[in-house]
Amino acid sequence: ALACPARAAAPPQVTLDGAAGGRVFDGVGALSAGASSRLLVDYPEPQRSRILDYLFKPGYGAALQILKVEIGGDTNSTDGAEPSHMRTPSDLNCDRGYEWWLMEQAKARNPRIKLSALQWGAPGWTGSGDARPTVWTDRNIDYLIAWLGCAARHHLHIDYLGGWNEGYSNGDWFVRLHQALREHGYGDVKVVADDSFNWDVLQPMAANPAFAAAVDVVGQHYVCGYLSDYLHCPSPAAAQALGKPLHASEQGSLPYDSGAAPLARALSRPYIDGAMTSTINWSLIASWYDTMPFQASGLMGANEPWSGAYVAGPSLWATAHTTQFTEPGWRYVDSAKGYLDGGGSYVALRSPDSRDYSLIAETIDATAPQRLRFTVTGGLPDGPATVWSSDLSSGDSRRWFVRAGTVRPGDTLTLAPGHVYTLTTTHGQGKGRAVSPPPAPLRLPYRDGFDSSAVGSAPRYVSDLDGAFEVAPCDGRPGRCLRQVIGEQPVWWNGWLRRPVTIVGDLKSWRDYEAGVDARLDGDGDGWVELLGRVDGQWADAVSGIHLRVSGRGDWQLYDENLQGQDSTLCVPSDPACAGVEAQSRRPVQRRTLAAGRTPVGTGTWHRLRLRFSGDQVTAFLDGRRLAQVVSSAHA
Ligand code: 147
Repeated sequence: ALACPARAAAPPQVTLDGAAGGRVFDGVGALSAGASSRLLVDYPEPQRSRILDYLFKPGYGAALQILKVEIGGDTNSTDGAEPSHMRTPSDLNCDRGYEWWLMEQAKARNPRIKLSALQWGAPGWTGSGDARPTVWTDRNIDYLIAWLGCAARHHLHIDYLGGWNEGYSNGDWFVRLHQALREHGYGDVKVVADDSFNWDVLQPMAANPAFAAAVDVVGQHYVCGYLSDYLHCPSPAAAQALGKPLHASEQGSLPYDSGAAPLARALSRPYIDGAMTSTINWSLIASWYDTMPFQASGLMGANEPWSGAYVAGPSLWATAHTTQFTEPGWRYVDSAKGYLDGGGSYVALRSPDSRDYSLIAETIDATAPQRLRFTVTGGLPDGPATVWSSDLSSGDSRRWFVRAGTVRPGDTLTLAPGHVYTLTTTHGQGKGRAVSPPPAPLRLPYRDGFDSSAVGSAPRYVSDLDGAFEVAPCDGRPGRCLRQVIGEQPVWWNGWLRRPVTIVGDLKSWRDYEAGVDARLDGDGDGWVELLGRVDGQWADAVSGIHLRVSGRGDWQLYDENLQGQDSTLCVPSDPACAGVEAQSRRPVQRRTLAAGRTPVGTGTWHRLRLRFSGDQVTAFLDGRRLAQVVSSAHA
């Protein structure tokens, strides 16, 4: 703790006492969820490997200690939908999507990385079947056990498993999950509850001792606030009295550049304020089309697989100040945690054998340099310590994560404002040197006949917003096609998109272009197909852009869909006005019909839909015939 200076001249002192108490540190991690890694897997080499090095390789970049992934549910979970391993009770495919690959890549770089998994949505058959279906069923537990079986087939050991992202809890379900894990040989998987807000889970845990006993870790989201400065990260005393680890199991949602300073706070303050021993950032890497929600929110950015361009910015280095100097299983040193009088905060951690320690201090909110004297006691090494620093007030990457000499216990340090510092006895740190190629637009013309994609896979750059579009043999013509394979409404997450849509292309650079697709409707004629263009957003039940819809009943419609308000216009769970409203559903949507008519298309035959955009002119074609030419400035 900071001692009161005896004289004004004496600097505040921090003492690392190896004999002092402190909770076990569980690690700093990041989340691949909501299709946040969709474009990464399509990156060219060597860029793809360098990006993975920046995220996972020890002594190179973020050196993450936990990777948390979404268990895909074929339903929109923010920036897209991730595929499920089990779409029907008899289906099982352990190779869909990119999370298996990502976990393997993370483990290959750091075999000690912890893995965590959580579902956002799930296939309809696993759900409760209510008007608002939930995942609180035994079928869903079987489904999660099957997912763990897939993980085992991939030789991946899962350390943590949660319930339903931001879906609050059902105590009896958690009890049955915990039991099922034991029965199926996954007794070492730690159960996290409930990945929701406001510590609401404490009340049902207190009321149901079996529920409390089934929970290994209490994980809460946005304990430092949401889309703010992340200044305070408290937890209730009742949480701290549980005797269970507490995790900030999702925090973040801020851009990789401007989010670095709030992130630096959120890496230490959950322990200082709330005894939480892990912080997990959403997202790992902003690797989705950046016209989609929460643009650039990640530790890095990589959304141009065609150019190979990526951004390794300050959020990466803010993270490295903790991760490169600690290991899960270390302990916090409670004699050295708190706030600096001149602005900022600090925590210290030690290795289990007390041979090493690291002190992490951030001075983000300081306005002037401040002095700090540090000492060690209680069996901690009293030799020299190395100092690393990052000037987060600077945009110059040469000022991030630099070695800044050595100090000795008893020395007085001068901490500049706007920085993160680590003082450490450990070695092996490093700053990766790989450099991104320059960004570039995806060149037109661009076409894909899916001939080089495996049946069942998602073709390159094609990013599902909802449902699942897979490469399949065409029906009624040679070659390969893309088929939307989800026929039953999944258990959806949080009121996001519920309409199968997939997108492809350079949505931010393309403006005047023509888009075409050959499409065939199956079934009884009740369905429709749409070709979209100028897609510039997605939220709740809307895909912002121009839509040409052709139905099996013979009518067509050209319309535009617009989102009103900002990404952050959503229901915050603590806002009483949001009671009963799903989080994302309040952002208003405007739909305008631009032209409409009738034309026979029917089912079982192929038709070519085309949209041409030139300035504010939109022209729609069906089978080479012009349906309409209209003016729409909404997405021009
Ligand atoms: C979180 C989700 O868990 C993430 O998948 C991602 O969508 C992220 C984007 O910010 O948001 O969900 C939240 C929903 C509501 C709030 C915070 C996070 N909220 O209102 O405080």
